[in-house]
Amino acid sequence: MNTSRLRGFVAVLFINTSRLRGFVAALFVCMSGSVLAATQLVPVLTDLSSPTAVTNAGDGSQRLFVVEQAGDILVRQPQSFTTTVFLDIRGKVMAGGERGLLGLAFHPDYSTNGRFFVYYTRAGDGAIVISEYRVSPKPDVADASERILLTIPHPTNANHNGGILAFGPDRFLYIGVGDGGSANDPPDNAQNIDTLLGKILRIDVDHADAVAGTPYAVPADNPFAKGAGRDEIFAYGFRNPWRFSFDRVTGVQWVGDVGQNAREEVDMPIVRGGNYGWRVYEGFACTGNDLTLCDPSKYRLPIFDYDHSGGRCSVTGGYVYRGAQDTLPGGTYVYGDYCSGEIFAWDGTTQSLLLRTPLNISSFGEDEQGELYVVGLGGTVSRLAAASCTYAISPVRETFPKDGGAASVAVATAPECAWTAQSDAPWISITGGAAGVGSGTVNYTVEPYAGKAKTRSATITVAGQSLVVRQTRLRPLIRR
Ligand SMILES: [Ca+2]
Ligand SMILES: [Ca+2]
Repeated sequence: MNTSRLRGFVAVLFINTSRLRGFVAALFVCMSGSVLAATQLVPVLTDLSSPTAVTNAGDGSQRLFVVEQAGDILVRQPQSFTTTVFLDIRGKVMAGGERGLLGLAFHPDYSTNGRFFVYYTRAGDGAIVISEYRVSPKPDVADASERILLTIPHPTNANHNGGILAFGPDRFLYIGVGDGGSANDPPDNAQNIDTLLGKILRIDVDHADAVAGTPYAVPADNPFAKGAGRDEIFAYGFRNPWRFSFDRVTGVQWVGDVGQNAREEVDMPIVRGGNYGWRVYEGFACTGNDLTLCDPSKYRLPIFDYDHSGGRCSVTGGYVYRGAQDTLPGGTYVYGDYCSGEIFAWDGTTQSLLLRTPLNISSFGEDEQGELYVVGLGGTVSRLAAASCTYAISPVRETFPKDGGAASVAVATAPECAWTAQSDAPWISITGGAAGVGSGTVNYTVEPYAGKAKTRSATITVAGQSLVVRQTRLRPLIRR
């Protein structure tokens, strides 16, 4: 097994929209136990170039921001199927394999201060860079001026760069840094508190530290802020914490730490000064790298892990679902595997297969409402949605006089739900809204009637519902 768990990153798979639509997978082949509501992936963007992340600005604009590995950040307006360039730093970024522009986080006060932060590997030497940018006077375009906050040398190997940064509920910026690469962490970086590799860092971007000469400050209660150890470290013992998130209700941090040849793990809660085990442990398993150190009481072992059966190879940490659309039960943690394309759900007790996809899942993300998105490195962002669409139409019957006329029927459904309208009679014509997505209106006309029978009737099928249309040659008109 290749030591690089995200090695497939170099592969670019173009997954077309029709394949995505085929995901309406009512597959509940559980790894064990629980039954979840049916979900599907609804394509949102399909023409991206190696997207690595999706997030929102938290500014009420409802925009999505997509990170492309080569160094672009794209912005997507609500309901749009296209993007425009928000920031282009391709010239600064070394991209390919596990490297590139990997993370993006907006300041909690972005709507007033316009500050945001990126995580990338630097052209030339592959160092990890955390830097700050700001929006320009135009809300959909960033100012290109960079303010570098932190640079972490990563010279030896191309893999295990980490790649995530996000603000915690304490308004500090958390950063997930890989162990420096290779296999079995040869320098033992993750257990070494004198290096920033193999760590979750926490910094205060709202204050500088004049004494240390850093453009950020270290929170006073960081575990090694006083005495031995690098001040920026919040927790340690990680191999490649590629993705983490904070539960927007509880504030608890969940980390997907990519494993080596055996176990993929999710860690929660992440606590100040916690030692999460690598390279002594991989998931719950003692690695044998430091056999005498294996003592589970001395480490924070995962909340759960899984093995490499079924083509699984690399966990992509996700989010605790807190959306309003009841896509999943609130509190469900959603995550996936980069290689198998499976999306999983953890309900606090068991891991379940939620959806099987053909994607190389590079990331998950949230919109401002807490709905979840899945990023496929092949070029897609899709929203996780409930699979079953329900529709209501109004009215459900209509009567016309012998001269015919025009009328409309309203369709009510969820924004991602598609529908069509057809008449089963040649004397009824659909004049508008023969197809739609989300709530809408169908317009139609009825031709004059010169037949011998008192009445005729037909059906317009709208979103699978029946609108019965009746027409009479009798006068006076039957009350409509
Ligand atoms: Ca220290
Ligand atoms: Ca661990």
